[in-house]
Amino acid sequence: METLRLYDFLPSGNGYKIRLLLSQIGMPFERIEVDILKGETRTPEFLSKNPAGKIPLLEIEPGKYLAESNAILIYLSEGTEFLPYDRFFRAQVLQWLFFEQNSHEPFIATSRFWISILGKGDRYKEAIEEKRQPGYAALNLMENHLKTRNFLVAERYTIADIALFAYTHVADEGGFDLTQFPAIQAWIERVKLQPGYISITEEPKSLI
Ligand SMILES: N[C@@H](CCC(=O)N[C@@H](CS)C(=O)NCC(=O)O)C(=O)O
Repeated sequence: METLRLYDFLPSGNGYKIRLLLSQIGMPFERIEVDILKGETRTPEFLSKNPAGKIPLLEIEPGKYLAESNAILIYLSEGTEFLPYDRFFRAQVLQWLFFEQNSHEPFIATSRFWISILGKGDRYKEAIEEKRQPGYAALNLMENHLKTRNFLVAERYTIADIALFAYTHVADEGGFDLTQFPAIQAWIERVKLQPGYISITEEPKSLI
């Protein structure tokens, strides 16, 4: 098999989804740090690999690229315990992946980016305030779901948990108060206990 190469940025939750899954599968890969704060995703060279100019980007074999973190999760988890085989459970996994991109990441991840990555919370104050209500709506939905469940789908740990964990567990870095969500907090602890777990800024162990 060809060497997998991940174009990544260590503080990124979207990049972390892929690092975490690869570490848990135990699949070796090469990690290439792309400093998005220095515009390294906007160079002609990077844009020729991903015209969207974003990480994470997976190079599956030389010249064959896959973008979008949740698409990469689907690709890598195919045939593993992290993606259910059952048709309905698989569709439920997709339901959470789409929810994450539509109703969660644009509010929680973006607030975190402005406040904790850029360190410009004051400058983006109004925009951050606009993201409060929809961000909390996403957290409330997860809280209600997790009140009666251990994991998001099929009562087992899947890429749905990985996709939602990435930005939920650091939601406080975006100014969201997680102490009011006990079911989410308990789920975060369960995810951290999964074999092969690495933290968001930890270099994966399966690096080449
Ligand atoms: N929907 C995409 C979002 C990717 C994304 O927003 N990547 C950010 C880092 S988390 C990025 O590369 N930003 C650099 C830029 O926009 O120039 C995904 O899930 O992969």
